[in-house]
Amino acid sequence: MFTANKSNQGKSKRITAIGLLIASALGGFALLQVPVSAQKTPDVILYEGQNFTGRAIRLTKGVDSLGRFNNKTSSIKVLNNQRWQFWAKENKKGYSIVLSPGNYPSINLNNDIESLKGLK
Ligand SMILES: [Ca+2]
Ligand SMILES: [Ca+2]
Repeated sequence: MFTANKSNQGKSKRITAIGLLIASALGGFALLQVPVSAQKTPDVILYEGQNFTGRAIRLTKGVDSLGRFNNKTSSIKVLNNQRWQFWAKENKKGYSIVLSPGNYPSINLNNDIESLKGLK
């Protein structure tokens, strides 16, 4: 029994070492696969509650409807270097606000946003 355990330990150590090799190889591959432009993809995070609380969704591009997240957003983080426009209605209609990159613990369109778009 003792011998068998010892041999199993050796085996699992070897498997771990191979796993690390594969992981680092894949990691290098993944890094090479990320286009430079993707690293600058603008992101926006919408939070259900004020002060960045509650459920949140992160978007890398605009949408015509937030679906179940319509009329729920109460705080926003605009990341990277892009302004975003937010509308009170679906399909970019109704009252809108434009936010520059930054953190907004509360917003004018509280519980009203339904669509949004990143601005050039
Ligand atoms: Ca809310
Ligand atoms: Ca609305």
